[in-house]
This record gives sequence, C-alpha cells and structure tokens, in this order.
Amino acid sequence: MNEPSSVPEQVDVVVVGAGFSGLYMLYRLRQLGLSVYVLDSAGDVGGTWYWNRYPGARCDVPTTDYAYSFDPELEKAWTWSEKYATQPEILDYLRFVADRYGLRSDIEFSATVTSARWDEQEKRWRITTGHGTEIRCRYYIMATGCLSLPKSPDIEGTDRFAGQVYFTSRWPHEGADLTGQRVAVIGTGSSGIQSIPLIARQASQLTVFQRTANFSIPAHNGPASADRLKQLGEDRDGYRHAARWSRGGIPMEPTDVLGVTASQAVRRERFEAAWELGELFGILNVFADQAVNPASNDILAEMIREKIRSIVKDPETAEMLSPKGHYFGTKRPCLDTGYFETYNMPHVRLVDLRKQPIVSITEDGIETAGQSFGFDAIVYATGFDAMTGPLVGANVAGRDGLSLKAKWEAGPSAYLGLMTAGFPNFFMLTGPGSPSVLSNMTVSIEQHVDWVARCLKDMREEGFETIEPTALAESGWNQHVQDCAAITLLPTADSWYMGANVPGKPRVFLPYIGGVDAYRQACDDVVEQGYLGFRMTGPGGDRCRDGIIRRMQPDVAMVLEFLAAMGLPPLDTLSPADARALMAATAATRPPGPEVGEVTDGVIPGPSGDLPYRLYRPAGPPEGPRPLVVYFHGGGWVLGNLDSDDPLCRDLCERSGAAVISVNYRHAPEARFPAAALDAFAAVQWADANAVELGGIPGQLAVAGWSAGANIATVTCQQARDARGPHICGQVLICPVVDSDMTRPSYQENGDGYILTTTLMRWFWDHYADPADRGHPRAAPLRGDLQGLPSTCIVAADFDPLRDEGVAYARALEAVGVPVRLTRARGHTHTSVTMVGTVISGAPVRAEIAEALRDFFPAAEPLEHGRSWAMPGRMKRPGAPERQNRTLRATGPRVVTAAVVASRYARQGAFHERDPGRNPPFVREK
Ligand code: N01
Repeated sequence: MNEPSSVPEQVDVVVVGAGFSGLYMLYRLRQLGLSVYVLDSAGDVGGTWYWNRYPGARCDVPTTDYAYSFDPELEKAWTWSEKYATQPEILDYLRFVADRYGLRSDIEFSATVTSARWDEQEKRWRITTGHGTEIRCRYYIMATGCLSLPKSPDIEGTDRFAGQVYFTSRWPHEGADLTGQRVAVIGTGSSGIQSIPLIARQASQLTVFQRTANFSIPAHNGPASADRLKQLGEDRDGYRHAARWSRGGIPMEPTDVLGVTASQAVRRERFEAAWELGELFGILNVFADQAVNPASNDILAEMIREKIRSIVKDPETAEMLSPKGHYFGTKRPCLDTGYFETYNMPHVRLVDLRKQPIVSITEDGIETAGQSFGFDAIVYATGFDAMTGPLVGANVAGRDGLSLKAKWEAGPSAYLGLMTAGFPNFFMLTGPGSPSVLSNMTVSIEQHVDWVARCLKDMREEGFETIEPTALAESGWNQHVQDCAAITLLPTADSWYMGANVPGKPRVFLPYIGGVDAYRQACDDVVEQGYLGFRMTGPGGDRCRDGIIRRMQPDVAMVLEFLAAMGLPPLDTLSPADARALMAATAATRPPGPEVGEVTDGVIPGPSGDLPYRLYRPAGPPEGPRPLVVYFHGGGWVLGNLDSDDPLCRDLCERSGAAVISVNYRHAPEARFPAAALDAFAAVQWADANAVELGGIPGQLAVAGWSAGANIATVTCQQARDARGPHICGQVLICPVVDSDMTRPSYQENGDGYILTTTLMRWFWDHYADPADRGHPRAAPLRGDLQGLPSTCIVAADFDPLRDEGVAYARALEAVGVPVRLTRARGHTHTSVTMVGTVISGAPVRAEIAEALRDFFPAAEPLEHGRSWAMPGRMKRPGAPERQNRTLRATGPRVVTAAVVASRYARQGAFHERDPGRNPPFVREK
C-alpha cells in the first residue's frame, strides 16, 4: 500500500480523514510544496465509502457529477458503470485516485486522533494519535465528513440481544449472510431504504420498524444519463463550471413554475417527468415554491403519496408508508430501487413505531407496546450524529484550552463553515454553515479544499503564519445561515439537518441552504475584501479587516437583484405622473396580501375635498368592534395611493386584530407642504368622531404609516397633542421620514443601491416642500416638541438612508419620557419590510409591529353596539360613511400576475410568506 514508513514529528499540515475531501486536500497541499500527514482510523482510503458497506449502498447523485473535476485527465481515465454507482465501485474509484497521485505515502491508516491542542507559544497544533505518537503542525484540517459518526441507537436494551447485530454504517467487510434468517431493520432513512429491498431477498422474514415514513422516489438506475454524458462530452469545462455556479452543485435550470398557480395538467406533467428522471435535484425542482410554500409542498407531497398507494397493495401498509407530518424535502428525501414494492412480498412486514413504540430490545428480539417479536438478526439503520458529531467528538482544544465541544454546546458556530474563532489555523472541510449535505458533496468539497489551499498560499506569500476568524464575522455568518433557512420550510422538521435526531443535541439548522453558487460567491468576496473577518498574524504583521460578509436578508438581496435585472428607470428621472404610473404597474404584479374579513372603500371629508379611504376589518372572532388604526401610505408625499400599501394594510389588520383604515391624502407637487399633514390630521379627527360607525372602539385609536406616511402620522400626533384631541393611543412609524437633514451616516452608507436613494429622497423633498419649510416641525417632526406624544413603535431598517433619523427620533422621544419600542429591521431596506408575500423575512418585523399595536390598546370588553356591527348598514347614522361592502379578494388575473413576479424570486428560494405563527402546525406524534 506504500504507506509512510515512519511518523513525522512535525509537518506543515495534518489532515484527518482520507475520503473525498481528505484526499483532494492532500493533493492540493502537496502542490503548494507543503509537508502533509493524513490520519484516518479506517484501514484504507474512502471515508464514508469505506465504512458504509451495507447491501444496496450507492450514491444518490449521478456519477457523472459525483466525482472529482479538478483534473480532466482523471475524468478521462475513469468510466462509471452506472448512473448511481455502488459503494464498491466508488471505493475503487477513490483507491484509483489515491494510487494515481501517489497519495498513500502521506496517509497513515488505522490511526485515530485522540486529541488536538493548540500551542500558543509555538503557534503549532499538537496532535496525539491512539498509538501514543505526537505530531506538531502549523495547520490542522478536519476532513472528517458530515455523516461519519454513527448515532448510538437510543433504544432501551440494545446490548441484551443475543443474535447478530449489524449497523448499516459499520457493515462487516466480509459481508453478512442473512439467508433464511428472521431479520429486523430499525430505521427508514436513506440507509434503511437502500438496504431493505436487498435484505428482503435473503431473509426468511423481514420486519421493518419505522418511526417516520420517508419520501422516496425510484432511482431508475441503469447506464449514466445520455444527456449528461453528451453535455460533458461536448463541453466538459462548461459543464463543470455550470455545476460550480449552480444552486445544488449539479447543472440545472431552476424552474419558474409555481405549484400553487400551475394548472393540474402542468403539475402532473412536471411531477411525472421528475418521477421518471429519478434524480433528487429533479424532484426538488418540480415547483419553484415547494421549499417555501406549504400549499405548493402539499401538492407535490400528495402526488408522491399517490404513487406509494399505487405501488403498495395492502392499503393499511401503504398508508403507513405515506409520509405525513413533515414537508417534502425538509428531511432528506431518498432514492430507492424497489423499496415500496418490497412491502408486497409476503414475508415482509412493517411496524409503525408511532402506534406501537419499541419498549425494549430483548435477548431474542424486540418488544413493542403490545407485541413481542423474535429475530435472528437486528440491523440498525438509525443514522448519524450529523455534521457536528465528528468535530466535537474529536477532542479539539484551541487557545487557552477552550474545547470545541464546550464552544459549540449550544450549537455550532463557524465562519463560512470553515473556521471557528478561538481555534487558530484549524480548518473544517464541509463544516456546519457550508452547503455540504444540501449539495452535490464533491463540488462543495472541491470548493472548500481550493479555498483553504488558496488561503494558505496567500498567507505564505504575505508572511502570515496564523489565521482565525473574528467573533463578529463568525456571528454574522451564523446569522446569515439561519436567515437563509428561516425563509424555507426546512427548520419545521425534526430532521438531522436540525440536529433533531440525536437526543439532547441543540436544535440549530446546520447546513447552509443559500446555494453552492451564493456560498462560493461569499467565500470569493471574503478573499477579495482582504480576507474580511479574518485576523492574520506572522512576520508579515497583524492584519484584520473585521466585518460581516452578508448582512442583508437573503430574500431582500434577491429582490434587489431582480429589480436591478429589470432595468427600470430611476423614479427621480421621471415626471411625477410617469413615476406614479410605474409604481402602479409594479404594484399590480405583487402578491395580494392575506385575506381579511372585510374590505370597504369610501370617502371622508378632507379640508380641501374628499379623501378616499379603505377600511380593513379582521376576519374571525371576536365579533364586535375593534381598535382602529388610521394608516398613511408611503411614497414621498408624491406617489402612492390606497392600492400601493394594500397588502401591508391587510397584513397589519390580520396580524394585529385591529381594524385598519387607510386614508389617501393630497400629493405633491400638485399640493405641497403642508397639505398632506393637514389631510392626515383631518382624517384622524374624522376617524375618531366616526369610530363607532367604522366598527372601532371609541378611545382606541392609533396611527401608523410607512416612510412619508409615517411622517404625516407622527406630525398628526403632534397636532393632536396641541389641539388636545383626538386622543391617540400609539403611533407606528415604519422607516419614517422625520428630518430633512440628509447628512446622517445612514445616508452615506445606504444612499445608493437600496431602492430609496439619496437622489430620490431629494426629488421627494423638492416636490413636497420649499427649502425654507423643510425645517418646520410639520415637515421635520424630529425638530418639533416631542413632549406628550403617544407610545411609539419605530421600525428602522439596516439598509435604509432614513435609518439614523428613525433611531434619532426614537432616542429623542425616549428623552422626553415617551415609551418607545425601536424595532430594528435587520438586513432590510426602506421598502422590503412592506413587501408582503414576497419578502418572507419581513414577516417577523411585521409581527412585532402588530404586537406593538396590540400593546397600545387597553384590553376592553366589546361594547354593547358590537353585536350589530357585524351586520353592515344597521349602525349607519346620518352622515356616517357609506359602507360599500366591496370586498377585494385576490382575483384570478391578479394572482397570476403576482405569481409571475414572485416566481422570479422563487427561482432563488423566496416566495411565500411564512413565519412560525402562521404555518399550519403539525401535530407531532413523537
Ligand atoms: O440515517 P437517517 P441514514 N427508534 O437519520 C430512525 C446520507 N446517506 O443513515 O426519522 C426508531 O436518515 C429514524 O427515524 P426518524 C443521506 O444524506 C446517503 O439513513 O428520526 N427509529 C430514521 O428513519 C442521509 O440522509 C446515502 O423518526 C429510529 C432512521 O432511523 C444520511 O446519510 C445513503 C431511532 C435514520 O435515518 C443519513 O441516512 C445513506 C430510534 N431510536 C445515507 N433512531 C446515499 O444514497 C433513529 N431512527 C448517498
């Protein structure tokens, strides 16, 4: 095998693991001229493919893509025999690679690392092996894989069984002959689903113990896809490039088709095509919104369940095998060969552990609630302590003896999934916070290895010897990883992605779901920005450019990209009329916002003519009057109308339970300052006087507004205070304009590139107010008297030029004793929080706004007149507003247009509103 003849005392780099990542890391480091020593507890190369030898073990990414791409000659030299290669063939491939590049001479097999300790004095790692040797190295790299540490089966009595015990993850090298035996398999993840059909061929009786039914589609294994081979043959480099810059690590055009809006025929056609294709990334790409929209996901899941019912003859067994209780794709889906068909065999039986849990493993079998089973062999296919297990279990101690296990007690924390603060020169390949298990592993591995190799080369060239991420950069990346997950359905499942399969493991979404392409870009950007977020030291000095590489919410970034791609003219280059037309056209294509109980349009008398209003009444109980919120739309006093903020008003109404009356006002330049402010005050006076007729509770009135609407909302509060009425309980100011000073830092930081620009803001001011008026408190309320204003909720968005004036207003209000709730819209722009139905990450901010609104209003018994409120018209008094009962529901064409826009977003993952309070909760049976 040509292994090393002796263990070196000191090398540049120690790598642990000789699987796909460790072998390529060794190859790349050698190219840099570094001395490397690789340790692996296995008897040969292969990593996961060395250990997972159970019958039926195969890759489930097509072999055309599940291979190294760094050397075209290697690709020419190896031909895969099947679309999905078996474990022996993949192991042969890795042996072939090791031999071809002479890698074994730097690999010690059957060598377990027992501890690794950073020596701050020497700036070296001290690695101790099970053989008692110590190796010192500058860099320590864990290439230990994501699914390499088997989970110990958390089942009572596992050591009592007297028969044969097998683990799929540690299958005997000599194989296991189960011919004629009574066999139990526990677990129906990928390993169980791949092995069960083959075990069934040998066993005389097979009983499968299933806790969670899993989604699986047929692999349709056979020769490698002719289409992929053709593409590779014609343009190998182009194909590999496309893979590297794809979402999942396989070239694939993401679909635009939304499950919720596609016709039955289109849904069926797309699904059947994916079923026939037999590729994971195909079934994950049936609908653009399946990972984010529960309704779309249900459509797909039900089509898979139909297939299961059509394959499995016994209806009761079919029902048990039909996954329920988790969305498709939120636990890793499987590819199988004859899995569901296996249950049609007379000697195969399925036990549903939800109904009949295991009480204990006994000496001769398994005892479940109500039934005992006798077995000759038990196979545990119970999975892994995924992603973090192999790292925290490796006894790694960084600076000041800090152990990785202790640092990650509440969940992993890593910058780019590559390094973690406090552990200098310690790298993880495919670590938590990198795409790894959500991608084609080989592509992600090559990217990580290439990045680390480049980093070490750059350090050497610039005279640095240590590298370590900063706490700020690390926490920023962790946040980004969680933000990306939060806009999808994945965190809703009890999956190993969430650490939920291991009792006591913290629940944190472990991999990065933003995509291989987005991740690669982030890593490249870090380098481009002088290793942003890393501290490097050495003879070359001490260098640290601290910062966060991705601060924007992922769906906000997608919206910005989308808008940039549309190439719309900047509003400030248009006439007000054209700008209004453009706004209206854009608004017509949005998702419509949630249904509410009732929407009525009407007009109220303003100081200079009628003002249109739209009243939103929440659905559902309690019947009777509600607190009333008078809302003013945004648009820089120039743009906007009742339609422009309609989805937001629906959302506020539905979330807060208050009735919302959105009132239009005169716009500039036709009606300049202070027309808008005067109209707003008149509207609030009128709403207060007509609260009962509007279905409001007298005395429970708040104001709200976004942007310039927030400006006139708070000016109204100042006016109401001065006029000693009406009484306003609270004000919600979303990204408000409260000052005309455009020199605050947020203007410098965010004045360009985030929709509301400095130029546009200037355009608004120029249309609205003469320079002499811009300091007037009715234009710049921050400069007014703030004493005695009502409780206030202010939303300040990170990427908003108006951020700092919003914060300044909050501080000024606090200073005079006004209760203030300052809500930071983390990673948002001036407009994104209001993009209901498109920007999912805005939902928690709007939930906070709704909570603030509820807090404004004293809990009150419904008033007597409440009973008759629900019957519109009954309460109408002379002069009271006409209730038109025109309910604006999402109409067909509107939904379709909105869907077209939304699908563009959805291509990249975002689309449908979802937040924890809104998902239909599953009843967990565990
Ligand atoms: O493990 P799993 P796996 N009592 O965790 C059940 C990759 N892989 O080895 O879902 C009863 O998916 C558990 O039930 P539940 C692939 O990424 C790839 O199968 O927790 N049951 C589940 O059914 C895959 O996702 C390939 O309710 C218990 C099963 O055991 C990952 O590895 C092949 C239990 C474990 O499923 C892991 O797959 C194989 C208990 N106490 C694996 N504890 C390829 O094709 C656990 N279970 C490339």
